[in-house]
Amino acid sequence: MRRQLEDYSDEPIYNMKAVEQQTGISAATLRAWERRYLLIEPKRTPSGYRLYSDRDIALLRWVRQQMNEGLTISRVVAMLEAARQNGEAIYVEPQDPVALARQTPQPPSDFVQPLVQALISLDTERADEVIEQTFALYTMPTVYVEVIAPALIEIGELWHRGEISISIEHFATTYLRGRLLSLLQAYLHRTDMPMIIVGCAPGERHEIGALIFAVMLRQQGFNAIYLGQDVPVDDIVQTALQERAAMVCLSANNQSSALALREVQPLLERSGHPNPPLFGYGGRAFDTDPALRQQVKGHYLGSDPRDAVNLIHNLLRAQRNGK
Ligand code: B12
Repeated sequence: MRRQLEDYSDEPIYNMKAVEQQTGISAATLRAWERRYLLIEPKRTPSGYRLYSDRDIALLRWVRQQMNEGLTISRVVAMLEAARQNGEAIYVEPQDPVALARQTPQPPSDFVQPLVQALISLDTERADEVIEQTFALYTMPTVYVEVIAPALIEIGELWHRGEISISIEHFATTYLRGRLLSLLQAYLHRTDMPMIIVGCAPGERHEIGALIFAVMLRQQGFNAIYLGQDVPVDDIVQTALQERAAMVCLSANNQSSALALREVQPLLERSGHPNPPLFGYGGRAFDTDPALRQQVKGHYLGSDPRDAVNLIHNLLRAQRNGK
């Protein structure tokens, strides 16, 4: 039997963990929706922890149901506001305990194929929708690493197998590159924070990995400066020294661009600068051929940009403490 939202109790009794379990929506997403859309205003315990009611949970299940049918979170919020203004009731089925026991949060990988399909159909509107939906459900780093990067790789493989044209592959890369660049510019330029220069090794034109990394650094508050593809080594070292950057991070996808990075650390050491920037590197070349890491001095930052950001926090902290 369907029940109106108002039929559910508004007594605040559930903590965040219980809400996650009952709705399949993660705590990070709940907080983001609360902040961005004022979707729910949970009560608080005396020590500040959020407490939710059956009505809050029913509303969240309704929101999730609309999103499963393909609506974006902003569209669902607009529908909710319209219904409230017009005095229309929202109906929510009571929770089925068996379905509840089986419910697992939707993994980010579920969005890779819809994004790939939208891009290979040149449907930017649908691609925007899929991306907006993932940003509503997961943290930004998760979206970059678990949705955007695999979608690009999948598109590349389709092209490699001759299943899509080079024009479609270029379109997809250009679209995602554009989205990442606008995200990068959307973050405040924190000139008071350590500068980290990010770019691609000499000869390297694969830049999406480096761009994702730069966006994540900006999101973490670093003053990340993104230089783009194919940057000459002596030039980047010069710029980093002049600008007193805390760190230089370069990306290499193929063996020859990876080997070009052997020069960076010696150049920094020979500069005679009392406090030269740290040098870190990453990218597909080093992930697939670990022997390259022995040849390039500096810090290999790992294959996952999320771990790399944490590592950088630690490296800069250790440097500040003179270790
Ligand atoms: C898009 C693309 C291009 C575009 C790039 C456009 C752009 N503006 O970036 C263009 C058309 C320019 C291109 C050119 C070429 N490409 Co291409 N390309 C791709 C494709 C389809 C996607 C690459 C991508 O963006 N992936 C998504 C990103 C996010 O993944 P990623 O780069 O691996 O990065 C992840 C990690 O490595 C890490 N990471 C990356 N950088 C860094 C840096 C740091 C500091 C850290 C911490 C982490 C990190 O984070 C990312 C997220 O997990 C791949 C297919 C594939 N399977 O990857 C082929 C691919 C990489 N290309 C390939 C080839 C061969 C080429 C060309 C040589 C083709 C040619 N004959 O001209 C040229 C080389 C150009 C050059 N000099 O660099 C091969 C590479 C094979 C190899 N082992 O070397 C691939 C694998 C295709 C294939 N199956 O053969 N390519």
